[in-house]
Amino acid sequence: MTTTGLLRTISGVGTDRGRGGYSRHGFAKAELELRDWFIAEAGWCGLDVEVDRNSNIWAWWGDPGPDAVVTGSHLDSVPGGGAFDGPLGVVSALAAVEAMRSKGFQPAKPLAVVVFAEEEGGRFGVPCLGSRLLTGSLDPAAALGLTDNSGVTLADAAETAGFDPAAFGRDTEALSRIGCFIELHVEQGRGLIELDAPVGVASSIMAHGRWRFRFTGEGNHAGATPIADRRDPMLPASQLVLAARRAATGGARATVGRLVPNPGGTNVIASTVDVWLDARAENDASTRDLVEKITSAATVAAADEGCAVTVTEESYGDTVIFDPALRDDLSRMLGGVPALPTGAGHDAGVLAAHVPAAMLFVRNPTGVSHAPAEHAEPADCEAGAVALASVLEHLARSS
Ligand code: HGY
Ligand code: MN
Ligand code: MN
Repeated sequence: MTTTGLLRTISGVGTDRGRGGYSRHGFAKAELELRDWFIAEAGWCGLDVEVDRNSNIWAWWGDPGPDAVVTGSHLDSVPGGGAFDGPLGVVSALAAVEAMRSKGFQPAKPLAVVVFAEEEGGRFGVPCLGSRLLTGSLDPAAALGLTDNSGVTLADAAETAGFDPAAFGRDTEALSRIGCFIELHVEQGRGLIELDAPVGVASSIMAHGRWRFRFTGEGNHAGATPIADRRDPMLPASQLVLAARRAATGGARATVGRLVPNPGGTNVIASTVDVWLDARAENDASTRDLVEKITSAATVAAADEGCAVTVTEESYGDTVIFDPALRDDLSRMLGGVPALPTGAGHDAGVLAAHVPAAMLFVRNPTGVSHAPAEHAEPADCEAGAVALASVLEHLARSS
């Protein structure tokens, strides 16, 4: 089946009528449905499926073994996300395997398609949860204590979904099997439009992280409380949003997309406001400097309003430079497709610290992602799957 055909089979799963787009969060109903869909599709492709200790799904062509050529991506989404971020990498991997098998290709190395858990961190707040747990770059106890908006812990959600939270943690055996990892992903930006190319390879990922600011003031009545008597945490929260925009210069990016007042009544001065900052820049130093600037502005604003503020780093990843030899090898064997950087994080970025990793990007004519307008044309999706198949054949041939 074509990538577009495969995407169509899941196009009704996790649609979000309120926000638009898709909301498919880790271990919630829609994502569990997609997990079952993937397991069934992988079976029809003649792949042997297993689920690892961190709930990542592995579909094997050949016995699981060392030096495996691994491809795949994720099926979860951000709230109100697009149809391609994650699923395009998964369906392209299935389509590539189907194409390789139907032409009689026999891999000389084990080959696997992997689906990583909770890449977006849309429910529990830490991105690339499954690949970070696999590689040991996230403490399982800390991860299992993460809660969603309704206070459900990752441990409870995973257990309810049939996984064993006690097993979560670094998976040396699964990691040792990976010879290289190639993730195909819809481009999140306009690079390939400007380069007029349907497919590209990734050169780097910006350093990026997430910080939670909690402003604490005094909850009170919106009508009965004179302005002079207020300690309203919404004021420093608003200053943080503006400070983030002011500080994001020279290619850096700082975003507040999530701000939660407590209790959140229209006629109530909030007692606390939680604000999440997503900050990204070219390297570690510039990202830290960006966050430092924003934090000091927020601290001054909190003091001016008689509020307290705490800052918690919830996730962080330094700049990723993808393996240059692998990047250039793939670009060359794809006929010289362009290499381009991205500001978006990926499981391939987590794995790149442990195994040779690369990414293929497929052109997105809107350049938009993490929103319903995210798009990839069927012809470009097919070009991506054909490119992935030739990359996998190239890498799975006997060395
Ligand atoms: O947030 C990111 O960059 C990715 O889409 N998880
Ligand atoms: Mn994403
Ligand atoms: Mn993604």
